[in-house]
Amino acid sequence: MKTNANLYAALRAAFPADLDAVAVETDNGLHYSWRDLERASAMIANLLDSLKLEPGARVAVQVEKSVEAMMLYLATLRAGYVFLPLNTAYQSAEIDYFIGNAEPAVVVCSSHNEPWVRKIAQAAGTRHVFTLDDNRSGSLLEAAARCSDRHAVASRGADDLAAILYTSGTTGRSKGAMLTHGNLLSNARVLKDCWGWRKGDVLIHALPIFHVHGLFVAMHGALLNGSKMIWFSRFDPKKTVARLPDATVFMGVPTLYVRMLAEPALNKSAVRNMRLFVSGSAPLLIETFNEWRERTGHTILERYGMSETVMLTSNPYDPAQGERRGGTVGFVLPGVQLRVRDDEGRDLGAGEIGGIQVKGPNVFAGYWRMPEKTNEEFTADGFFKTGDVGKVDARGYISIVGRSKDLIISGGYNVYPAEIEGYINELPGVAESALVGAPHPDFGEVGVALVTLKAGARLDADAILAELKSKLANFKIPKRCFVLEELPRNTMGKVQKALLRDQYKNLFLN
Ligand code: MLC
Ligand code: AMP
Repeated sequence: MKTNANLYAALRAAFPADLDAVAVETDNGLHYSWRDLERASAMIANLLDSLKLEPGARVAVQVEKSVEAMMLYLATLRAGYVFLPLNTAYQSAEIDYFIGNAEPAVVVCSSHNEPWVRKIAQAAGTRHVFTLDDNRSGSLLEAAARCSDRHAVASRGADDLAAILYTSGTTGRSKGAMLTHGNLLSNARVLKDCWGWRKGDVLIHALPIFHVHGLFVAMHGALLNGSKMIWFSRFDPKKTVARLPDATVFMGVPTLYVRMLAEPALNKSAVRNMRLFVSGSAPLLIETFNEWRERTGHTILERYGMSETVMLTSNPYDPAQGERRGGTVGFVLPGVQLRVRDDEGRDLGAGEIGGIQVKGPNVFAGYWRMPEKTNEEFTADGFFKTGDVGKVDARGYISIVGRSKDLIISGGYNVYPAEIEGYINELPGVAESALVGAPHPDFGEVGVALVTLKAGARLDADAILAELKSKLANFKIPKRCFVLEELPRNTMGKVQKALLRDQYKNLFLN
């Protein structure tokens, strides 16, 4: 008999025998058992089935983090549809684009946003709009409550789509990275093995569940190991440190580590039961890596990945395989091929810096409805061009030293300068603009906007930022804006962003 490659089937098979054991404990004192996950995901899956959606239908979800939101994800997998998570910070123009582009059959939003989300969804032809709030209410749960709690997992192949994750484009609009059941499951299995997931592990889940790190790396890790999660609806350093003694595994972006280090209660006793701290999504500063080791006795394991590929590399878990080296993202994961090439497509040797290209069962199926873009990002022999610039040393440790894509990573969220500049340039009175990244003690890096005005225009920096705030997700708003007489240009007439980056590099450090 052909085995079902549906990711949910594999996650379900890993649930512990005792379905009444606690699967998730929330920060407001609720306990969910494995049976709760199984039953609630069945009910929501039955609701989706009752809507008679087309095969491959997208379920777009912009809701606050909650265990019910996780159940909706599991239900979407289980019913065989395609999950499309959206950052809760996105505002109407952003949501309008995603819904227009993805044409989801179902949209789930918070009741607070329903009036405007419903309008956008209906205009895009979405037939079903439900609400889901973070207090276990909303029309989705009301409708699911009328459905059976038994559901046969839909049969899916490894190449069938499981999720679409939008990742902003360096030019033009966001692209939807299409991830298959096979991409997600193969990567989750490799990480389970590499990071030594074992019986008795407890994960502190403190990341949002609309990006790769929280939705896949952390959540699949715990589920595929049948491990309990201590669930924070939002990250709070004090509360997280207070729960460390009850946990064994923690995953975070570097900002989470920086904020926990500011907590006096973070000490060796607090981490006495921990076995693994993982960092990723943005570069971990060596200072943070060292300070963490001094304070806790634990060496953070840094890994590297992206929406299009899930995880690609990891520092070793087992000391027998090597030390965890700060400033590197470790070794390529089993099953993944990684090479460094120069602009002419020549393979580079140990220590030489070039573009990172990857291939493997984890690499996505392409960008949603963008075959040309997809083609551009793959080499003729099927390697995906990550847009990250790095090197591999003689022992196989990989370091990311830069990016060929113009991208700012702020607190683990990606901000694409081209998008923000587009919005600034549309403002009346603006001649042109440049957004550059500046080092920041909390977010790692933040955007600084440099703007020039048309002759006679009377616009100041505060007005520009206020305009942006009304249109864009809050994390994309530049932390500072300066109106300049002109932007520096090279002989080709191109704005010299490197010069601007250098000029503003100490803005937040002193
Ligand atoms: C919040 N703010 C940010 C920000 N987050 N500014 C810049 N960058 C960020 N990341 C700003 C808000 O705009 C707001 O400003 C103020 O901070 C308070 O907002 P908040 O929502 O209360 O912030 P907080 O809860 O403190 O959030 C900070 C954070 C969050 C670090 C906890 O950003 C976060 O959860 N980051 C993790 C992102 C993540 O999961 N990335 C994984 C991507 S997957 P104002 O002015 O409006 O008050 C990926 C692949 C891989 O990259 O390899 O994993
Ligand atoms: P996203 O598109 O949100 O998935 O972001 C992926 C990008 O995050 C990668 O292409 C890298 O540029 C960056 N990234 C992820 N992990 C790391 C890391 N450990 N160190 C440096 N950059 C990272």
